[in-house]
Amino acid sequence: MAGHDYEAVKAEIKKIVPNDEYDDGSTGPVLVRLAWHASGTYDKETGTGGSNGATMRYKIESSDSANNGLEHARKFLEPIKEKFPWISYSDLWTLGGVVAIEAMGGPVVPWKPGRVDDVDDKYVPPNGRLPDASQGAAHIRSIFYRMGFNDQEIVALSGAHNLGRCHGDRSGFEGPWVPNPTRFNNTYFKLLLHAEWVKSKNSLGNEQFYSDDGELMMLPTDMSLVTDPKFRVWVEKYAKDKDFFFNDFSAAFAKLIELGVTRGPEGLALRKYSTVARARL
Ligand code: DDH
Repeated sequence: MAGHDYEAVKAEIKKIVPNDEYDDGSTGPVLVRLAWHASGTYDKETGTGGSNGATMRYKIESSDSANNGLEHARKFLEPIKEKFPWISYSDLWTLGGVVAIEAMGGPVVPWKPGRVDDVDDKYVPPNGRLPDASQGAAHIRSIFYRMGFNDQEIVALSGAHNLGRCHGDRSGFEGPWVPNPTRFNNTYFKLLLHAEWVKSKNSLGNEQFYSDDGELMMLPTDMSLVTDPKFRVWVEKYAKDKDFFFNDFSAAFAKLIELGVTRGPEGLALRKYSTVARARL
């Protein structure tokens, strides 16, 4: 908020993104995933969920199996929270994703402070609000329409799978989507359209899609972006035009991290749901 040096926080986050000892040499992808999962619990009908409150600090939410592995991201950010104790976790986790995207060559994503942490555990959204990778287009739509996104925004956001990898012990899926998973661009969309994808069971018995050399992967949900004609239109546009993808991704990610964040007159997010929203949870 006023008087706080967010640029200094950003500079510290930027420093922790390259990391030779972690995964593919970067903490960036898991930081992006933390920002997304902290925000993607939003339900527009009840106004519940979303990044405000950093409710993944509570066991109910951190133990949702969809959030396996995100403890790494939370731990990477902890020394920054210690250095700048005035920043809320909810601001730090969302800013972490935004800085990581830019540090990996992605677009600048507009970010605003003001999220607050002092909420009780009744604020924690129920488990099961994040997408299940073994499903298809209808499931993706039901999850993202609940947050208030349209098909174009869904496909743009899915382009985040240009980053990082699946870890068998976290999700039951294995491997990266692209050859250079710490650089943000539109390769994911090009590969979705132009590589040969073969469905087979991974070493854990879960079905995923493999490239012909077996080095790259797609989740069943990723493949539904090319088999569903309405999603495919956007995959084709983003594969052809990186700048267009970057623009749409930036706007959609900015919207994602603002879901449920309603600021009061002093710029701080309001802490309470209405009793009506509570009752509908
Ligand atoms: Fe994702 N994602 N994601 N994802 N995601 C995984 C990894 C990463 C789904 C499933 C998985 C988005 C959408 C979907 C990132 C960002 C985003 C993994 C592997 C699974 C499974 C986790 C692991 O094993 O470590 C599904 C299903 C969807 C869907 O839309 C249907 C979105 C919208 C984003 C975003 O950021 C906007 C990133 C980054 C990763 C890589 C994490 C890492 O540690 O590396």
